[in-house]
Amino acid sequence: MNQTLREAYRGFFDIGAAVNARTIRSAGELIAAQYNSITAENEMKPERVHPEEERYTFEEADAIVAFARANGLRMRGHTLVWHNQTPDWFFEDGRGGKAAKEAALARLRSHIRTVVKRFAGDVYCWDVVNEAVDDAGQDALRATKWLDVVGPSYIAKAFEFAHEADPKALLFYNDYNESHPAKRERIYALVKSLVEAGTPIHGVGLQAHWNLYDPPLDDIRRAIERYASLGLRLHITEMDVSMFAFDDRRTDLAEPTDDMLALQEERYESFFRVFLEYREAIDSVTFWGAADDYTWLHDFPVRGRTNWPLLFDARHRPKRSFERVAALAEAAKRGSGAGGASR
Ligand code: HAH
Repeated sequence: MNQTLREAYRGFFDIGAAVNARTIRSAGELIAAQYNSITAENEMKPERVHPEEERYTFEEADAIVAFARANGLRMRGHTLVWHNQTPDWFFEDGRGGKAAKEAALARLRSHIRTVVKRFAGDVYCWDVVNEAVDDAGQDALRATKWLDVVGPSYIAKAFEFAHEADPKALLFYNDYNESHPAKRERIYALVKSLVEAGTPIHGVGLQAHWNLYDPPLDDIRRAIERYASLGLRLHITEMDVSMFAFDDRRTDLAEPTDDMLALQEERYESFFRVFLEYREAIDSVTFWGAADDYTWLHDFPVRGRTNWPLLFDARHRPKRSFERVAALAEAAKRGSGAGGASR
């Protein structure tokens, strides 16, 4: 393959892929050739690195860091605080009851300190808090064990603990449905309150789990503008473009249809056109996988369904979507293609 994403976008964005302990082997060559940044899909999450209070398990995370080093890739860290994939011991008092606030905060600090210090120098930025904002309803914050045990201050505390552990690391708030107008405003309000309180936060991660039909480009533009107005850096952290609308339950396809592939090309090109329009605010675009043979969207959220959300097919060949995305960057370099056209 002569053209690569990382070269096409050099000077614009880092181009990242989520990897795991298996895909650094099964797609290692593709990842090292096409991307210049990686994120561990699961291997740095609390349940993986800290299953019990007195026991850390870093083998798989270390293997991914070694892969990044061997191939000269940057690493985003994901994730220090989340409501999911976090062991219950953080929140319990060991006698069947709820942990005291101070005990839970001490554990949070110790967890963040240990994990961030271990990877300092390898991981240049962290998704410090993932998905703390509610999807719908009145409440701004998602009802989680962190909120229940510590209260809303757990968010600012997490950023302070991460900053104290590695003052050089760039610290992000990361969320999905980030372009949905109502949730966008809740995320904006949360992040604004952190900035105004002097919390060490440097960026907003837009997960960008999108699909062929949603979100509309104008919602994406408004989300980017709103978050960028806080003076923070933006990363696209977990991009994929599902072939299925949110409420589509079909499970009959063994291959994507031609119509799906054509629409996916259009969407990918439009999304990257928007990213290039806002390149002054965006530093990094990471896909939540490397190629269509492995994606978290196989079997999720619909069991028995295959999906094809990435730029490389199941045999690691570039899709037409890849050509369109790469061509856009070349055009932007020549000063003709970025911005304008789809406004
Ligand atoms: C993301 N959540 C998480 O940030 C990432 O860690 C995980 O590997 C995959 C997706 C998005 C999400 C979800 O987990 C459940 C429902 C909706 C969205």
